[in-house]
Amino acid sequence: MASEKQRSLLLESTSRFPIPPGVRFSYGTAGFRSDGLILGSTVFRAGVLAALRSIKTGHAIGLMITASHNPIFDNGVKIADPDGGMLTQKWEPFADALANAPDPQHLLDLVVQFAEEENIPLCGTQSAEVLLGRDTRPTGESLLETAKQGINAIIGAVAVDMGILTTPQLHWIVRSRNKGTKASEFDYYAQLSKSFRCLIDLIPENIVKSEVDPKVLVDGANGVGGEKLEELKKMLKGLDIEVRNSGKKGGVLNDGVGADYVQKEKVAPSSFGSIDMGLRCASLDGDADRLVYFHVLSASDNSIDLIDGDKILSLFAVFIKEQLSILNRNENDDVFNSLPARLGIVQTAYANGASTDYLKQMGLEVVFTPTGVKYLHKKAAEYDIGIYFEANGHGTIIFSEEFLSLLHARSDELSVSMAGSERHKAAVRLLAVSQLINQAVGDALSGLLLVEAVLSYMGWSIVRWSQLYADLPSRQLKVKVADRNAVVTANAETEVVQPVGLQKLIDTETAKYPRGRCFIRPSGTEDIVRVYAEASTQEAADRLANSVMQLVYQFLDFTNSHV
Ligand code: G16
Repeated sequence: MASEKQRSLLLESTSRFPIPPGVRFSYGTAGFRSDGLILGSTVFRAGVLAALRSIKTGHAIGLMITASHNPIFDNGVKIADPDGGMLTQKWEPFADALANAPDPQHLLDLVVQFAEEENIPLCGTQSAEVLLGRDTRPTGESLLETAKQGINAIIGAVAVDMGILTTPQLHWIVRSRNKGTKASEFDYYAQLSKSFRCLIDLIPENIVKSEVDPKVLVDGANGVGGEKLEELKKMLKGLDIEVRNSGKKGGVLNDGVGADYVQKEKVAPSSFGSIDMGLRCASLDGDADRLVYFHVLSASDNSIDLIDGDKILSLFAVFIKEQLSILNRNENDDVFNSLPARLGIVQTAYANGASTDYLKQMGLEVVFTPTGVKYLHKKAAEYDIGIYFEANGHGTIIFSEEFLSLLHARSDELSVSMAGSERHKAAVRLLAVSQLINQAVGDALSGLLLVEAVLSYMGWSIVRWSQLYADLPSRQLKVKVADRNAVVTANAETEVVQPVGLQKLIDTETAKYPRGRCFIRPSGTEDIVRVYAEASTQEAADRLANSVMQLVYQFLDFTNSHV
């Protein structure tokens, strides 16, 4: 039962943040997102929800103010669960209901009812802790203050302002704090740089390093990532990182820069051009949870060879598979049983068909989920080692706790009887990867360091890496319609079930093109429908995407005029 004091505090605080008229908020692919100026009530309510989640779980919860790849004037809020992952999907309907409760009394009723169902005590003696972070958006500071008021509307809840962070840093801090390990921003840099150093120190001497340029140029999307990479850089040795578009010299967040722009437009971001031809370049998104690589191909039109999330995933898969095979190599003096590991790959419908073919040819198990790290992460957690990436560069590698403790034990055994052997080194490398790569969520900074370490280990240039397989030409389009929610999909978003009849026409169009594949889905972060098409030539992929876009207009106009 909620105490009287709690009830009146919640009523009074909520009344300070009325919801804007005529808007419906939805906890989409990655939390609530909208124009930052109308998000006050949503962020306040997300603060209430985060405090309740903390009471329920007995652990610290994260609340991040960011709209990641969206334009600068958008903002958003997402919640990190105690393990550093996304808010449990079970609570999303409550988040939606809370965000749209028309007035304080409705909100109070919702909270009281939900607290009863979930056994969350609101008698005034409970405690809760919410860690808050934000990116560099202009509305971030005031929205963070609003979130604090939402947290403070629950008696016993404490808001801890961690300031400006990348989204993955906040997730990492929440996870570490709840595990009882070192959890400050400095600890994050220390852990990343230490595990990176370990991987570099273990590069075999026979690797031909001449192909690998020690320099990498990084586009910071004029967001938080560039600034944080500068911090991390101070603790790294053996890698020359040049950060551009750090936001310090003007330049607008995600405008002509950043991983989303580079991946969708397939051109170099601003501040990159012909002068960089031949160099290894990377691009982060606005809150540094996505990473893509590229190299500039043409001086005249800024065209690039894009190395997207699929190819980052493939590079990691090659490396992890190799380390597992070295670890389990049957040598004459072998006294150890092999340490079998279920290695799983998770992709979405956006994965380039050529990447999936390549991974399957490697003998790997590849599974698909709908778009959104919350789905991919959950699936990857079913394996001993799960590698997941979206083509847009959002992904990571996760190790199960059971496998990690077996690996620790095996590494300890090998360090006694086979110290310095390749098998021992493989165990140490895998452990270092689990420390370097963010176990909570996709993280561009830790991903960048792992790419750099693996390329050095392989002795591969960016061109060699790109040649792992040839991408099928593809095209992505954004279609602005009156109501994107009129599109409902099934089968990991590869099939449209509503509007009825649309899928049949998409299939007919797709069948016209060799190696054609096409799907549409409503975005969960922007007010648009996305169209993805691939085919054997760029011209064919473009034509397929355009004709399906016309179908979307046709159907959604029809749908809307009949609503
Ligand atoms: C978020 C999610 C990603 C998703 C992306 C696009 O990325 O975390 O998993 O791929 O949105 O989603 P949608 O196609 O539904 O708009 P970010 O980097 O914006 O947080």
